Amino acid sequence: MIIRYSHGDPIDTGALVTAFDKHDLSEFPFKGQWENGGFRFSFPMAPQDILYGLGESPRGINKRGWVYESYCSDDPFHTETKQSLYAAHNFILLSGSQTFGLFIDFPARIRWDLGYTRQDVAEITIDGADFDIYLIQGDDPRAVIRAFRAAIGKSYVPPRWAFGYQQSRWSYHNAAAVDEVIARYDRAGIPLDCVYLDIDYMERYKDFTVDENAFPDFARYVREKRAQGIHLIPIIDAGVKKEEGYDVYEEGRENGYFCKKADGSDFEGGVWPGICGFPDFLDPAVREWFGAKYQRLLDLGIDGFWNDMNEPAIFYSADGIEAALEEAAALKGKNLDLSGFFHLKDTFAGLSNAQSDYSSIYHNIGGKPVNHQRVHNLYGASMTKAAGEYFEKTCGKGKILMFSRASYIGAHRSAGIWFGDNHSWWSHILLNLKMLPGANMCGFLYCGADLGGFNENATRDLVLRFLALGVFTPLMRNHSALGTRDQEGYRFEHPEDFRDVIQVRYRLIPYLYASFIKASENDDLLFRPLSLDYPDDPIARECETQLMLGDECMIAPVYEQNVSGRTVYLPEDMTFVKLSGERTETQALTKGLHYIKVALNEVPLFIRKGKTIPLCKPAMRTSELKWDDTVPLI
Ligand code: MIG
Repeated sequence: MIIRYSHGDPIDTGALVTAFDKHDLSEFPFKGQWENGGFRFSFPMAPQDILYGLGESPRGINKRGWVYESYCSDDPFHTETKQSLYAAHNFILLSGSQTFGLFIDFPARIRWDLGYTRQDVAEITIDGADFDIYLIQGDDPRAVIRAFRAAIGKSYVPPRWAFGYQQSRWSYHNAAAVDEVIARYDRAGIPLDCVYLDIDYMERYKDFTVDENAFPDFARYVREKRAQGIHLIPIIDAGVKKEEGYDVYEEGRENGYFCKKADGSDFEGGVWPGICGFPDFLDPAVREWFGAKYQRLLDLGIDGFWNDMNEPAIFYSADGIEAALEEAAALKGKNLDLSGFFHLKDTFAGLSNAQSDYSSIYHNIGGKPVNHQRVHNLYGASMTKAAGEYFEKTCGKGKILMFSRASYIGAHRSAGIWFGDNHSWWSHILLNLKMLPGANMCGFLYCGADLGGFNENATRDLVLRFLALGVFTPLMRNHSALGTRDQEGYRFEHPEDFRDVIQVRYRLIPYLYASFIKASENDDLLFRPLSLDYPDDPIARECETQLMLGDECMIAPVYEQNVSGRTVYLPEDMTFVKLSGERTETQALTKGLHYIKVALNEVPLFIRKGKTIPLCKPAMRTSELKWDDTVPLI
């Protein structure tokens, strides 16, 4: 059962597909008060209560004991003391003394103090007066999630080939670089389905252009790669380069499609291409215009995209940098004392993603100017919706692969997400695992992290362990930043170990795909915290390093360096399986704690009592897989 408590005049975020009758906020069962124009409410938590949710966010599966903020942020340091990442997924679920879910449909800032100030109190502050709070009740957590998911609509389903292994790096600069990736994967016998094109494929970072020097006759090149079974996936950034003669920019400016400042002129901000206009994706006319631009790349044979920088990330605004440069110029020739120097340094450092810039931006909603801060969390979701709406109209459902960096609930119907700029840190294997059930609860089924880690240098063992988790995530993509150590599977000693791990993915694809479809059709989770399946088992309830997968499996990746295995908790008797290349090793284990040994080229998996899963033979491409020719694992 879902009850909607409404206040003021909420902005339509498009999060829900079902309309619920409005109840007055005064009927909301939790105690609340107004402060500084915002609404704060709280509820008590019993010691055994667990709080799930918040989708893509820092820290644990159980969100208790920290303060989070819904504010889409381009922050490349996903440390545990952060409060937000790129998404705003305003759903939480309490399980324990009571069972209920809350979804706050509000596109500006929300502060979730989930036992940070007071261990036994959750205190939630909505930074505004126009919002809907949905209280979701059900017999158990899974029922609550299903009811919520039914209300927000079916999750995006990508094409089947999007379940293949994908290689990315910022940047494969030209056709020769892409060719080398494919050739070296092929030579190492490692399966591969996609290669990514990061910002450098464009002409001076202009959306919907292709640098002809880097990729002469791109259409033919894309066709050739498709004939090799490889999909090329270009990036699209939110900002549109300000350049005379660049039609996308000129059309945007002439039609008033860019976000504005208070005086009605275009807001101008610097990103990769230099000064850009930011399409006002909240306006349906702008969405239609921008969405149709993807056709240029579809015409060249492209069938997958990733949308980046759409929090939106702004390195600096034209006004901001002007003021900073003036400040610096005034200091020329002067003797800077310490505070003067630090002030100057902070002035420049503070130019990126500045709150003052976000506050200076206006959107056009139904003909009225609306300040960006009121709708900040809808920007990336709306960019993704623009493309999603276009693809659905012109190509049909499930034909185009797309995922976004920023998101809000509702975008899960148009696309998947990736978890942004993580690090090549061991702790980020677990962070990846911990985000999965939350993202699923919020409708995002097609998701994954940069395997091997994006920032900083990876090691061979880290990439292998990361991949062994990635074998199970719908998006299985190895991605890394410019200037970091190369981390493609063939870069390290004994590439056959990488082949062994990635082949396991291909053997599992028919099962993973079927489980994904089932989760999407049933408004269910692909990944679940153990407690959803074993609610009365105190150890399972607290487990933060293992997940249930589908109806048959449990996963428990190795996440530390220099260890030959890990401790696993089995909430019931299970079959422990080690998969490696075409090899399958099974061992019956009883309920309880076990130390399992897992070599670097092995993928550990647990099958529940009385269950089995289908496996097929690996292939170099998903297109070569014999999907129907499977054998049961047990
Ligand atoms: O400011 O396009 O998260 O995946 O490689 C960095 C370059 C911009 C951020 C994305 C990352 C991508 C990178 N982008």
